[in-house]
Amino acid sequence: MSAQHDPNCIFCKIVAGQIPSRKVYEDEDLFAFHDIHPWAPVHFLMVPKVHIPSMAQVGPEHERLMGRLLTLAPKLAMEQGCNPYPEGGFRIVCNTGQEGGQEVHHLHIHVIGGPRPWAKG
Ligand code: IU
Repeated sequence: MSAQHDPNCIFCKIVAGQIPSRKVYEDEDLFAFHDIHPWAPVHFLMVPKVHIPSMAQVGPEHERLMGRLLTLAPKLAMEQGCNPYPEGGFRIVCNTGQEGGQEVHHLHIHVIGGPRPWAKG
């Protein structure tokens, strides 16, 4: 792992393939995988490969990366079985910090969808 990765971070290990995951997507900057505890029929996580602890650390140098993350999310949501807008759709959640409910401190967005009711949210 390079200096851009945290050897103690579980999502860095997932990105590096050191911990197995059910991969949804990968390119040079981004990685997406199914959440191990899904709240809904579709529930995957999207992460930057570089270790950014949370949205609280995002700066101007990350504008392109964050733009790519959000631009890709709807495409992956449809590919993973979310129904088309407006009857379908999806939810994006980005927990940030303890009071934001963040448990894993590597920036990630939850992409959640599919027919309701969902288990949570
Ligand atoms: P957070 O509260 O936004 O930090 O949620 C982390 C999510 O990561 C949570 O929904 C977990 O089920 C999920 N997850 C995972 O998919 N694979 C893992 O190895 C671990 C957590 I640790």
